[in-house]
Amino acid sequence: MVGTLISVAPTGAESAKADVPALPCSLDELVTTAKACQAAGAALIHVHVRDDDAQPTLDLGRVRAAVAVVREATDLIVQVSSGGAVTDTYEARLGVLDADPDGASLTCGTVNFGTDVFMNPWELIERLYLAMREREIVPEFELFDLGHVTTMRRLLDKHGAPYGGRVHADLVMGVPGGMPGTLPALTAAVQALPPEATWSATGVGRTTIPVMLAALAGNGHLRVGMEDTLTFAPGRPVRDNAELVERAATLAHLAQRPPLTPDEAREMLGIKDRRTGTTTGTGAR
Ligand code: KMH
Ligand code: ZN
Repeated sequence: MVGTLISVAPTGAESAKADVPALPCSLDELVTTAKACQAAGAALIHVHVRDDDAQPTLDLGRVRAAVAVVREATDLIVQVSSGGAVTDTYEARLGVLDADPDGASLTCGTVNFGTDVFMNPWELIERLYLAMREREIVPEFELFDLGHVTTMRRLLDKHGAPYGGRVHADLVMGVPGGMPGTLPALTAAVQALPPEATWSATGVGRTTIPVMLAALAGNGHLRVGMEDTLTFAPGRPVRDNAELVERAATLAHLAQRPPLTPDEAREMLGIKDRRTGTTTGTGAR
């Protein structure tokens, strides 16, 4: 792999707009962020939608609108979150798959999430996986803990390859309750992945930079964004998502694995190009 996929997760479901005014919540803010992040080197955007009061929502009309405006304004791969917020129902989480995204996140196990619990029982994981394949949506396996790798492999063994034929996992590290954002944890998770899988990693909070450096050193890809990181450096809040993408792109260039373009990333991930209706990956089914 010669390039680096940089994904941006600009919003998330956890931070309040009142606490973090720079968080993109409206459609206009989302589009502005998406354009700036593409210009800075991102190829994929992981979308959580907010309502008019900046509260997280899985309302299908709003998610559809968000997917459509980002697709119209950028070339980014549009991945919706099927994780939502810890308070969302399973049916609402399944419902976002009808918003015509290119990809969707798929968390492979329940995990403590600070004082909350992010529920992902096996039956929900299977339903999300099969619904994604039916809709030609490429999953990104979100792995918050080492056991989630086991569950991902069990899913692939039982149900076969995802749409597009590629397996891409994202290690979400440093969540209070999940695996720590450390080199030994990252190494253990990567070693447990199927050998053909590609992977990215993100470290929340102060694990952001060590995880990013470890991922580059391990031939992995990068996810950054204000869903995971609100502090750019000690005492210095993140100005906007683009500066997190810029920093990741600079490191990727230094590592001599420059950022992949959106079309190169589509090819790597086996994404159907909904702008043209074609799938460039060789493993499409
Ligand atoms: N907001 C978290 C509870 C995902 O997007 O798929 C879940 C999450 C994972 O962010
Ligand atoms: Zn998310």
